[in-house]
Amino acid sequence: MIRKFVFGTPINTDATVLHIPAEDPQDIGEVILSGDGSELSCKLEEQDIVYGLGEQVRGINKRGWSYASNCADDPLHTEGKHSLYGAHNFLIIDGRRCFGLFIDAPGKVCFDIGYTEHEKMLITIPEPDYVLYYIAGASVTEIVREFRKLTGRSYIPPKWAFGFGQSRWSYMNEEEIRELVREYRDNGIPLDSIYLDIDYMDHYKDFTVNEEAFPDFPGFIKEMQNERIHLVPIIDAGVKQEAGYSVYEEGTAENCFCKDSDGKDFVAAVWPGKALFPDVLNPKVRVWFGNHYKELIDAGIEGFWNDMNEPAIFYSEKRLRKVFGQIEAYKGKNLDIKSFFEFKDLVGSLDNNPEDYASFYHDMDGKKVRHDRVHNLFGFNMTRAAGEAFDRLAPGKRILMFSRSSYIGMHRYGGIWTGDNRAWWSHLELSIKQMPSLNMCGFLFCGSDIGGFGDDTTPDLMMRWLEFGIFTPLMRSHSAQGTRLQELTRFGNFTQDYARIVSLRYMLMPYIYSEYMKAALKDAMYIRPLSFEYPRDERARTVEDQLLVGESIMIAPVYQQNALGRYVYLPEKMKLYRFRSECDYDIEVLQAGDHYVKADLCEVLLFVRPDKLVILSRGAKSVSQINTNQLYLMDYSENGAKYDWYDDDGVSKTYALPQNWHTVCLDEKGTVSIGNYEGMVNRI
Ligand code: MIG
Repeated sequence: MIRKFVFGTPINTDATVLHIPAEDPQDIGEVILSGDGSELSCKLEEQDIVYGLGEQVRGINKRGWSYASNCADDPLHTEGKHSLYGAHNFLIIDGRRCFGLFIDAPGKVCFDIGYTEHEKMLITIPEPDYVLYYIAGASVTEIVREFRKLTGRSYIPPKWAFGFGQSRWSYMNEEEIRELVREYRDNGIPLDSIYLDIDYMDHYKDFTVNEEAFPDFPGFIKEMQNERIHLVPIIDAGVKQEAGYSVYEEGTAENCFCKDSDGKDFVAAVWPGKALFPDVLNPKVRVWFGNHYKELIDAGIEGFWNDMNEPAIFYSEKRLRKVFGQIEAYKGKNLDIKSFFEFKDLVGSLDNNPEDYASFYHDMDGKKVRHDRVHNLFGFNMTRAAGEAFDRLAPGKRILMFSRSSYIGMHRYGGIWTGDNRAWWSHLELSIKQMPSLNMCGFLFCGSDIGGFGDDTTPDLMMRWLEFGIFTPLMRSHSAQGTRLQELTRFGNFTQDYARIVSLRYMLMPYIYSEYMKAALKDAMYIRPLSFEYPRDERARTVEDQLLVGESIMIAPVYQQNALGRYVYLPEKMKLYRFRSECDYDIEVLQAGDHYVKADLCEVLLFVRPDKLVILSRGAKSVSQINTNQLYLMDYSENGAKYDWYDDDGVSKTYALPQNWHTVCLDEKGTVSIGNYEGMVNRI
């Protein structure tokens, strides 16, 4: 049951898709309200778990820290931070009572979850114009389902996007990419996509291509498609200010950019130098900006990633002038301790400055709205502009889209990646914990930069990260300019081991795809914490480093350097498959309880739950080459089991076709049958 309460005069965020009549905010269950609605609080009992907040720092249980929804371009994701790139104001409090809260507020929202006082959660909405949804339900799973009905069906990418993607900032030209593909193919590493970072553009101008590096872009896209490789270009939020550049000229002529307080175009520097921000909160501008993706789609592109859409600002013209002015005062001065730090901070205050976010405006239904009041909607609406355009330009065809910044509701238009992590073991752990929180909020298609984006990775970190990455819907290795090269062929004799691990992803693809699609079509979660499945198991409720992937698999990734195994808690007996490759694995049946499980560096731990089935392929070097006429079954069943297997053509949107659904039956005698399927299936 969902209850809705309105405070002040909220801006319509389009986060939700259901119409629910608003109630008078007198009695909101357990939630205590302060006068104007700027504070919501509730008592936390010792056993309460607080789930949610999507892309954030720290654990699955959010208790014990303070978080702020304030989309931020901050590449240092340490425990002490309060905000990352997304704003996902959805929480579930689960203890003796269980309820969900969604604060649909487009500006800053602060969540003090047992930080100031261990037994109290305090949510502060500094500008209390918002809608509060209170979701009651018998279980966390039910509350998630209700929330997802409220906010709409999750985005579904094309099937090839579940293949392995290789990225780097930046592959500079055709030849470099050809060479990369050759190396992957020669070494038998499966690959479906290569990402183009900002240098594919002409001087970082959106929707242009550097013609020296890519003299025949459509021809090159085609050549890659023939190799079964999809090129996925980046699109940045800032549009370069340059006379004669058509996107800039059109945008200014048609008033498509955000304005400053004088009504002039707001100018700030990002990658292209001085740039303007398309006012994507205005539907007219969304159509205009979205239509530009057509130029790349017409050239043959089938997927994009949207970046810098918090939006990130290196500096604004005004701030730069101000800082230069203030710097003058320090010239020739003997810097003492105080003035030294002031001086140093002055230059550091140039980028992503809150004053800049409070100095430009959007046009929403003819009203001027200051950016900071709707800050968290920018990335959402940039991605929505693209998603709405894809529906117009290529209706019926799925196009890959994921974004860096996001807000609840964006999950209808695209996935997300978790931005600029580092090549740190703690960030592998963080990404394990972020996935279920993101899934709750509807962001099913997500993943982190495998190997780590910033800093230098190591061969073993890469290996362990891949071993987790084979289970995340978006499986992409990405790294920053200037860091150690981290393509899978760069680490000598590890190449073949990486190839074997990535191949496991393709072996698991029928199951992964089926589970993803079921989660999307049924408003469920693809990756879940153990506690969602075993809510009455006190131990399972505290486990944060094991996850359920779909209905049949539990994973326990190794995320510590030099560990050759780990402790695993089993809420029920399970069958452990220790995979070294598709055809090299051992099996062990483990009883419920605690176990120390060995996992050599090149071994993946995969647990199959009792009476559940996992449907596999033989693997392949690309998604389109997976042979679904020859399937395998992994199971742990004594009395037979059933599984609903979903599969489709991977590109069209005809999800409801009856032929996409198959019932897999394993009877007591061990005989397998699959309804409405002609191929072969073998139990392994
Ligand atoms: O300020 O395009 O998160 O994935 O490689 C850096 C360059 C801009 C940030 C993205 C990252 C990307 C990088 N971008």
